[in-house]
Amino acid sequence: MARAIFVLATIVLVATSRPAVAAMFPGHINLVDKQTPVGPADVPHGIFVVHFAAPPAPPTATLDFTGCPGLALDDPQPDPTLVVNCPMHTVTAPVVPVASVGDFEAVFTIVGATPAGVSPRSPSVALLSGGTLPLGPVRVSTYDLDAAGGLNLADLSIWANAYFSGIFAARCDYNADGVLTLADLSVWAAAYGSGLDIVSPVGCLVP
Ligand SMILES: [Ca+2]
Ligand SMILES: [Ca+2]
Repeated sequence: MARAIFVLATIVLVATSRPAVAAMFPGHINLVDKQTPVGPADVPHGIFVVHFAAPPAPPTATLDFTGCPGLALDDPQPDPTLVVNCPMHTVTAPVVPVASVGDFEAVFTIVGATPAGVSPRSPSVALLSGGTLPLGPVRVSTYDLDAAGGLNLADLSIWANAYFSGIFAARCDYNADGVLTLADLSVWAAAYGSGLDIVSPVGCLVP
């Protein structure tokens, strides 16, 4: 009964606090490595687009990684339009018009990793906002599972340990279906095989 009341209250709260900004975004982002110390990032395997139906559109979109303890973020990011605020654990992108469809979008490809010693089972949910309005949670995974040497067999070993442990590890769930399967390994292998993830992130650690 208490649970039912809580759910009902949550629905009412969401319904009454729905932001005026209409946004569409994936529920998941894969953080990538980069090709050289200054980039570029592996865009094909990490791009995350927030779509705003205008008007109104906020000036920026921000991912807050406070809910991803131990995460390493590249600071600065290779994409010069992305602004890292390391003390606040955020990455902000500009919202720009999309001429072909007449509305707006923010585009992220974020270089980030899970350092060695940080469990891939660590909490891993970012919060997306448009301007100052919260838009919703975004699950976060990282191809690079030791934040060293780009994508390599050490990451594969960590992924395999998580897989065979039978315990879900959000940082390893690359297709965001809530379970670790060989489909996730296939996504990782595509990034690894692309040769676009050679250098790990440096500069900012989420505590
Ligand atoms: Ca690595
Ligand atoms: Ca999965």
